[in-house]
Amino acid sequence: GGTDDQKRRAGERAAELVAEGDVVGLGTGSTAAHAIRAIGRAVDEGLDVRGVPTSFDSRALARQSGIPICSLDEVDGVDLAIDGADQIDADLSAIKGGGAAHAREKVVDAAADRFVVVADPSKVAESLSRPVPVEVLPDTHAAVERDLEGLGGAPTLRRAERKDGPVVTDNGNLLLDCDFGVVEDPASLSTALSGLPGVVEHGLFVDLVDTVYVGTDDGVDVRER
Ligand code: DER
Repeated sequence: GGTDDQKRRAGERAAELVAEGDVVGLGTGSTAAHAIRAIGRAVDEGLDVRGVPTSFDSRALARQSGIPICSLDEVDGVDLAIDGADQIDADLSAIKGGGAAHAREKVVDAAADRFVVVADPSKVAESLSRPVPVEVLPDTHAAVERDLEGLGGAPTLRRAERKDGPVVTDNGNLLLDCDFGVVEDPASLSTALSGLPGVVEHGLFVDLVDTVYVGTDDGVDVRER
């Protein structure tokens, strides 16, 4: 991946978009964490905002940063969402879910009037080619694996490192990382994945990202959809 300085530049630039009174979607991962910390500093200086976390970690970091938090059902909408990504293509389609948080991220990010992805250069690609995380109901994973293979994918149940058995998401589900090779048509694959019984959510974010801030060694590259 990229350097922490690159991630910090992207996150801090995105945090500058937060306006007085905003409801802000707080993404998950090391790059979004820089935005959360920067928003916390702005709150310390008097900025009035409410943050909607997207995961256990995002919520914990928001509390630690002093950002008032609320859940999505307590607000009338989200003004701005800031989140990371695992890969982003030339059309601003993205693969997310490296941190296993993509189900709640997608709800919050899609609800936002403006969705800004913060990334380092290692996330940018001409076309999406990383495995697509697919969150599934626990006892359906074998059936969904067969369906994913039928779509030309190669699914792998995501194993945990510090416990026996698979990764379990904040929602109590399992994750299949499904390799489809180069994803030439993200919209079609997204629709197909969403239609599979047992799939809770997948990590293809199509027609959702409005702006990408790519932190570089000497600044931030901005891409608008
Ligand atoms: O899980 C996600 O979608 C996160 O955004 C994540 O994958 C990005 O993490 P990073 O900013 O630490 O690379």
